[in-house]
Amino acid sequence: MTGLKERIAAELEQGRTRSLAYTDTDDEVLVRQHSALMSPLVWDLAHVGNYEELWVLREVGGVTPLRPEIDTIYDAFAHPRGDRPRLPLLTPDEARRYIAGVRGRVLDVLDGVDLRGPDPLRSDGFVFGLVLQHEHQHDETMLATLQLSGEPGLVRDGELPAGRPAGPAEVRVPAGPFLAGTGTEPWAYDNERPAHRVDLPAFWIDRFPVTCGGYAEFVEDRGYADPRWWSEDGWSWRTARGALAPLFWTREGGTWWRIRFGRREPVPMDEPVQHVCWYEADAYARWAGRRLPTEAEWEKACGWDPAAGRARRYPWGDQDPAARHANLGHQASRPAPAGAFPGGASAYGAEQMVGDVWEWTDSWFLPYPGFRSFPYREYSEVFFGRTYRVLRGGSWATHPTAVRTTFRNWDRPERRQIFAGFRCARTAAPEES
Ligand code: AVJ
Ligand code: FE
Repeated sequence: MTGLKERIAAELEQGRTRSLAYTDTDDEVLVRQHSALMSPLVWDLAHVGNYEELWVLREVGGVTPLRPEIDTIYDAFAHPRGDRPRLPLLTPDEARRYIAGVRGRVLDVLDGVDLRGPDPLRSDGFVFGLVLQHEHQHDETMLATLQLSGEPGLVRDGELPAGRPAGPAEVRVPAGPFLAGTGTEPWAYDNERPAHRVDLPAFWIDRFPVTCGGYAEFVEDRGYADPRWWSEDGWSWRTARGALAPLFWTREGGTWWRIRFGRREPVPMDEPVQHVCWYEADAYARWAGRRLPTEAEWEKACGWDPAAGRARRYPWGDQDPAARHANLGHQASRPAPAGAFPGGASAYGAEQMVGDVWEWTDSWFLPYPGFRSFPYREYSEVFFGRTYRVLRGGSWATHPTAVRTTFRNWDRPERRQIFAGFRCARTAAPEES
């Protein structure tokens, strides 16, 4: 086997260990619907295997379908999440057997496939990158389901570096063009392509994501009671929902508390705020006299290296993420405090852009100029439009393989169960450019 095949096999194994750990619990917890927004955990588990069967076994391997009768059950477009518990789902044991059976054959296909040919699914192992990222994305979704469920047991108390005093609160990104998106990243999704030039005026962007302490000031300044700060849709959302603080926060005895994977704890004020929706992020930014960054601004501040005139894979450079760079891959079940990763700073000095919390941007999820759907329209194309807002950078729960400076995530502006926060930006005044 080549080095690439070995790496793929190791990563497949690692991803599967993760999925099995998140579903190593009572059947009752796996089949229950914890929230209408989410699938039962056992659906995610079998869906991951079914996706692998469709793309690696049938599409690339030409293997006869193992269980064609279950395809529609695990087709995310056939049934909304809220309807999934009523489907004739595989039981947890059946699901584990099914995905193990698929996986064994996937390793056979990997063994025999030529990863150097011109076929875009095979070349550079693209199809394996696709299923790996897909499994990790569903693992993160399962964590969000578990957080919503309040079930204890999955808190990882891994060590995270300490925060450090803020220093300058913002960094300046001078005016000028940069290359957004990618044409070279082998496992990039279709929505990250093609690379294209974007010219931006000078702007300032926060050095760190907004912390719980910063957000609490907005809440305590009656930010949720003042329609001035909210967009029209945001205010409708806030009033209909009766939202008064981030999801999972409560106020008792003059202190903010939060529930994290079934544990109640004081809100750590130096940690990036998470479980806020786009409407809340947008309202905070207006209250602070700022705005959310566009995704182009976010990507330039994160990945562009002005001295080299090229984009980096990660804010700190091209090296794979290590512990000193970023909080990724569920080392601990929380974001790291602001200032924890000076070693992960971007060329412009912005920190914690990758890992900790997904960051809401001001941008709708739209195709880049010259976009071509690959390998299927339902990954990205059907979501383009003014319905979903783009999130960038990955969270503490995101696996390093499923994030990079160009990676684009998206969700509805009212969604709060994902591990999302934000940072603010502002256009530089003429005398500052
Ligand atoms: C990119 C996270 C929005 O979960 O809907 C999983 C990823 N696509 N299976 C989602 C995805 C197909 C997607 N997000
Ligand atoms: Fe999926």
